[in-house]
Amino acid sequence: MKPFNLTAAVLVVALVAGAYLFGARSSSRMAALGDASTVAQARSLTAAEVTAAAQTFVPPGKRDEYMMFASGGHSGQVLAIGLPSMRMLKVIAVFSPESWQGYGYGADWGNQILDEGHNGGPALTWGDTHHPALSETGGEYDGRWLYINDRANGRIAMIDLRDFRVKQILQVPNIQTSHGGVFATPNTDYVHVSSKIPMVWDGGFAPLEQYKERYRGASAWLAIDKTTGRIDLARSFQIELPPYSQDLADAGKLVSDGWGFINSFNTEMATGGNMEGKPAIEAGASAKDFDFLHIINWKKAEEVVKAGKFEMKNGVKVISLKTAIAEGILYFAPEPRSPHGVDVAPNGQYIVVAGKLDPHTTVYSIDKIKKAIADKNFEGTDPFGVPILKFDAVVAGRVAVGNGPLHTQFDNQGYAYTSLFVESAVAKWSLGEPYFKGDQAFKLVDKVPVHYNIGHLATAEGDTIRPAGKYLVALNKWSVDRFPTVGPLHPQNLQLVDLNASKMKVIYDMPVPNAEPHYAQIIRMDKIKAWDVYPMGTDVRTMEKSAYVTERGKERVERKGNTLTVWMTAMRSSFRPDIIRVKKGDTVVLHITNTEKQKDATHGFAIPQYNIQMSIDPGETVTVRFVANKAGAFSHYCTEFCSALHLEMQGWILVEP
Ligand code: RUQ
Ligand code: CUA
Repeated sequence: MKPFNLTAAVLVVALVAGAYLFGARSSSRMAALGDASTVAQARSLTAAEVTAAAQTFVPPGKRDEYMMFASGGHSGQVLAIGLPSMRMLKVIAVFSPESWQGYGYGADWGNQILDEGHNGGPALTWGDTHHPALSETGGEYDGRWLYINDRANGRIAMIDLRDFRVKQILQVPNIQTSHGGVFATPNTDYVHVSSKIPMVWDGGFAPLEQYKERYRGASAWLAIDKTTGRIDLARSFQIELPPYSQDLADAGKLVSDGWGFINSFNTEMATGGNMEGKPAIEAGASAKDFDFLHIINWKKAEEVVKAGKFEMKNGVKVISLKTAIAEGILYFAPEPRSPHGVDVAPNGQYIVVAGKLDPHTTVYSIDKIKKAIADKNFEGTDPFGVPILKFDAVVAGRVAVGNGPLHTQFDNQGYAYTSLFVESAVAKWSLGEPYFKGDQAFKLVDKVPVHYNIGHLATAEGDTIRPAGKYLVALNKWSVDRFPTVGPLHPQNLQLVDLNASKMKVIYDMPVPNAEPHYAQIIRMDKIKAWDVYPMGTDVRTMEKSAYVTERGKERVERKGNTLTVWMTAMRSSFRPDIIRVKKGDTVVLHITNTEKQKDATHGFAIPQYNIQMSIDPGETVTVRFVANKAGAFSHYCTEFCSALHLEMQGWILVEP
């Protein structure tokens, strides 16, 4: 990097300021740039750094242009981040309790949602969020709902973007651990998730020797209620899959609408046993040169379900492997060893697959796939009878992008961007027709180093039929030396890459200190229509008026036997009633309505020694139930600094022995 040069800096700052900050230039504004160059010089910033700062800086009081929803990995949560500033806007509690939001600390809504997601086993208080999917209308993000899978436990969650709160957690039947998806079909008829590791469907256990016979994978098409965004298991269906490791997946769009694509690896069906005289899974699973891209005709599957050709398995309709083959629902295409990412281009024509062990991206074409199916251009079947399309008949191009290619995203110019895990870089390359023709197609055009070991990447509106270009975020697995050491567990590093010029440029490093983001989606901020205040008495579970709403002045206490029910209100700066008297052993039910109508006037409600903490947003009604099994005078209080008299917003729960 060149040390800062005053003349260059003034020029750059002026240009940048003109382009990004001010629009029109005025002489007073230009005069202010004198200070900027002094600051830049004092801080030893290079001209490129000053430009990057101007590109990413969002001045106080101004707002970001995009919002990125990133998974939080094994924190179990979802992160909302503003772009280009890379400021963290919210951590959305999903699979793990979160005390600030009062999620899982007493309030019915959180406790019940967390409880929905387990199948008779121990309560699950964490998840491993991997792949967020925004709902879509006509192939574009519509800003209504966000779905995310739990890699660890095979669950899926639905978040309502009216209030950024999770509304539903579903344990997907026949899936123990999930990876493929989540993706939404272009009109959110379905969200898809598939199994990562096959499991035994009928009765739980089978020895690994019976892997091929008894273990199965699943592709789950979860039907979405178009008014509530909820998953309706009754209308959903699954397709039984061979016991391979089904990996990432994507939905077709436009010309490929009605189709879904899932990668797979370990078609060798290795089960490990490196201390039992067998190869470790990583060796056993990489023995063959090809695995199988799963090509699923979900529109046809829908008809087959309508025709009644399914079995109920653990509460969901399942199309058997046999039926899927017979009805032309499932095809395979060979894909170079151990593929990982599969991503469908904006026009729906190209399906891009990248495999960790092959330095190319392989680009399939839906027209060629459809033709090969129509012509029965097969090269045989897999051991389960699934027809395998001929590789050369379905591939449109291969691009040598570099080492360890994983995932691909797209811009609005016909370029694709592929993450290179081994090389720690992003490769930019051109798609085929109609974007680029002849020798201009399928060509590597640029590469930028990232820091370090990039996994996923996301471009603005990148999974839609109309990506925006502009920005790309590299979701890096390691940060190594990019930040001060805060102990051996380093922050993750999200890097913002500018796509506005022909050369890609890293313009921001964002440490993520509380999560491991896997995938992310980036939506235009103006599509998010979140509420500031709930309609009075909203039950956030249903988003409808709660039966337990209490108006100010109508507070009351009711006792029935050993149950004390209190209808309370919270308003700056008191709870009414503020004293609650019970006997040890009583069941206490508190319905608390925050009667505020003012933006941001959230109150909390915490009871010491009872592990209860709730966050009650303006207009919200919450219920908490507990048994007063510990005697004492407990001073409950509002946990949110809500007013000048916040410290006075307290009261008593008097539990008489
Ligand atoms: S994938 S390890 Cu999203 Cu690259 Cu899960
Ligand atoms: Cu209400 Cu503090």
